[in-house]
Amino acid sequence: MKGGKGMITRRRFNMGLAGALLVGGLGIPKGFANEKSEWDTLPTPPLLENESNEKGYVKYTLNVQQGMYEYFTGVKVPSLGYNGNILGPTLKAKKGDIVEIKVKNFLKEETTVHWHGMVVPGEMDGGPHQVVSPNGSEWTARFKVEQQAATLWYHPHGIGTTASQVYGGLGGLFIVEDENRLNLPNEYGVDDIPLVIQDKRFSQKGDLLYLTNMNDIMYGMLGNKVLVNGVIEPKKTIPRGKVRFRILNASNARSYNLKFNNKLPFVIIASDGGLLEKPIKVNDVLLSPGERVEIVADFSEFDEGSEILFGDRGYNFLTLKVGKKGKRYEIPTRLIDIDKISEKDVVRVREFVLSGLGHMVTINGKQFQMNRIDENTKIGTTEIWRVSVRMGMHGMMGGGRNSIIHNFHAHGVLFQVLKRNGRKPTGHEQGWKDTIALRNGDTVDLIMNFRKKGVFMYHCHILEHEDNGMMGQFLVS
Ligand SMILES: [Cu+2]
Repeated sequence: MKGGKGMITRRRFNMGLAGALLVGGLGIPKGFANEKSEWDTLPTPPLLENESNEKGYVKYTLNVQQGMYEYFTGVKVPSLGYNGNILGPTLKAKKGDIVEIKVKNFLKEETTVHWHGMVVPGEMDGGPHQVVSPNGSEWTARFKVEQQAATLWYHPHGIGTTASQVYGGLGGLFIVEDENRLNLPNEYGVDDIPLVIQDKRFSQKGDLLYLTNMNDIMYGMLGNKVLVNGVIEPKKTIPRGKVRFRILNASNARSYNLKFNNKLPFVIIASDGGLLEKPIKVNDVLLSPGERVEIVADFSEFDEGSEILFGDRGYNFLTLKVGKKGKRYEIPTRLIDIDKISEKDVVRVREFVLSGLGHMVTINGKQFQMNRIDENTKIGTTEIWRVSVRMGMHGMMGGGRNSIIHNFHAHGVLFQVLKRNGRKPTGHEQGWKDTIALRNGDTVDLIMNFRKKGVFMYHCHILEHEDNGMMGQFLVS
C-alpha cells in the first residue's frame, strides 16, 4: 500500500490541535481542512494468495514485520505490518474450509495473532497464551471455519503490547464466505469496499505520536487524524449504484458515530458475526473499537461526479466521488434466518462489572493474571453474561453519559444481545456479535453457547485498558 499524499501545512495542524482541545479528549478534532487534490487515494488491502491448491483447504503465511511508512509525503516513520509496511492483506476462507496460517514474527519483541470473531479452539485463538517469539520464530494456527459469512479481523494480542502493536500498524481483515448467494454487492474493492478506520496522533512535523499525555492512559489513545486503510482522509471513486462497505473500527480507543454528510440513509446488512435477518435502514451507526458492520448505500440517484463525505460529528475523513454506473443489485427484504439462542437453555447468569480508568481498570474488581482462570464453564452450555459499566466517582470524568467508556469482547464464542438496559437490542445489535459498546451505567445481557474448548479471553477492547489489565480468562472444558 502507498502512503498518504497529504501535504502538511502549519495552518492545518494548528487548527486541528486547537479544535481537539476545544472539544475535549473524547471529541473528534474539528477544523481539519481536506487539502488533497488527488483522487483514489484509498487503497484496498490486497487479498492474500491461498498457497494451497487443495479444495477446502486454505493456507496462508503472515510475516509480522517492521517497516517505514509515509503517512505524510516525505515523512517516513517506523511502522509495523503483516507482509508489508502497514496493516495486512485480507484473508479469505469459506465456511467448511480448513485454514492453516503460518505466522512468522520478525519483530524484536513477542507478538501473537488473534482471529477476532473466529470461533476456534482456545489453543488456536492467538491470545496471550500463543506467543510467537521474536526474531523469526513461527507459530501455525490450524482450524476449521464453522461459522457463517462475516467480516472478521486479525490483530496482535500479547500481554501489554497489543495497544502499541496495533497502533504501529498491525491489523487486517479476515472475510468468511459461505454458500449464501444473495445478490449483494460483492466485487472486492469496487462495490464491496473494506474500510479499516483508525485514528492516530501526529506531530506538526508528521511524526507518529503515542501516549503523550495522561488522557491517553485514562481513556485510551485518541488521535488527531483519522485514517482509512492506512491513509489519512482518503478519497475513492465509487460506482453509481449500490455499494457495500465492510467497516472495521480498528482504532485503539475511539468510537465513531458514522454517517454520510448529506444525511444519505443506508442499510446495515451485517454485524460482527455476519448477516442480519433484515437490512436495517438508518442514518448513522455507532461502532466501538473492534466492532464491524457491513452497510449498503445507494448512490444511483446522484449525478456522476457528485462528492459525498463520510465521517463522524463534522469530521469527514472519507470522500467518495460517484463514478460510472455500477452493477445492479437488489437488497432483499429478508437476508437470512438467525436461530435465536433459547433462554430456556440458560444454566447460569454471570455478571461482569467493568470499572475504573487508566491503570485502575478492572473487571469484577480484578486485573488480568496470566495464571488465573476467572470463569469455568462446559462445552455446549448456554449462559447469559450480564455485562455492565459502573464508573462510580470516575463517571464524572468520563466525558458524560453518552461516551463509550469501555466495551466488551469475548473470544471463542459469538453471542446474541438479549437486552440492552432492559430493552430489546436495536440496529446491528440484533445480529451475531463478539464485541459490544458500553456507556457508563449500561447493562447488556448477552446470551451465548460455548462450542469450542480451551482458555479464552474476555476484555475491554479499548486497547490501553486491555493492556492495563482490563481482561479475564474463561476455560471451556
Ligand atoms: Cu475500557
